[in-house]
Amino acid sequence: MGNSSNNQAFRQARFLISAASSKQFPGGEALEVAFAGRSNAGKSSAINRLCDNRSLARTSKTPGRTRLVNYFSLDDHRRLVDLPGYGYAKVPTDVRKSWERLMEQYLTQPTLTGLVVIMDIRHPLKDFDRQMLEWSRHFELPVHVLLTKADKLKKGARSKTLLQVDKQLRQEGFDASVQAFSALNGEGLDTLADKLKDWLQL
Ligand SMILES: Nc1nc2c(ncn2[C@@H]2O[C@H](COP(=O)(O)OP(=O)(O)OP(=O)(O)O)[C@@H](O)[C@H]2O)c(=O)[nH]1
Ligand SMILES: [Mg+2]
Repeated sequence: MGNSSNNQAFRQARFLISAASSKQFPGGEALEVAFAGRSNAGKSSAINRLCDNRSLARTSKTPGRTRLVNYFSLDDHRRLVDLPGYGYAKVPTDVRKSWERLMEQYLTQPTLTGLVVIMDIRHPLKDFDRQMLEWSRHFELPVHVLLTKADKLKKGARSKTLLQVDKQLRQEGFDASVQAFSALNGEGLDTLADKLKDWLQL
């Protein structure tokens, strides 16, 4: 476990830009993999673990920390994107609407190659997660589900949840891969890295 040497490409990650609206999306000829999920699920922590850089994406115990579309570049043609989380507290309708608009604009970017949908392994497949999966199916976007905070469950409960989520996805007709992950101890890191290398042609 931990960061193995074949994950070097991700260690090159550098902050690129925080976009508050689609006008600020960098666009151009590039491949992007985005991380989506409910607020506090562990998106920023997963990116930091993958890139072996604790200060890359800002993490917080306060939900709703990442409100912008944060871009990190691996090289001139490859990017990781930390999407704003959703589902914290009750947000006013106009805030939710503007988030939905931003998401829809982001998810239809031609640069987007694949979406990592992050769920807390203790609370998988909430309404919001299904909405992300539905959108991805609608936009024909490949999805990889990361059941994170796996360190919070014992081994038996972990593999049981993994099997259940996989089965549920299949029953609902979603063509997504799924794995357990922990930003804390690095479990599942190489599986995630392999998926992203495939998507990013690394
Ligand atoms: N034990 C454990 N804690 C984790 C893990 N990943 C994230 N956390 C904790 O969960 C909290 C939220 O993590 P973030 O990475 O900031 O979550 P986020 O999805 O980026 O949250 P927003 O930006 O608010 O949407 C922090 O306190 C992290 O330390 C993990 O794998 N294991
Ligand atoms: Mg975050």
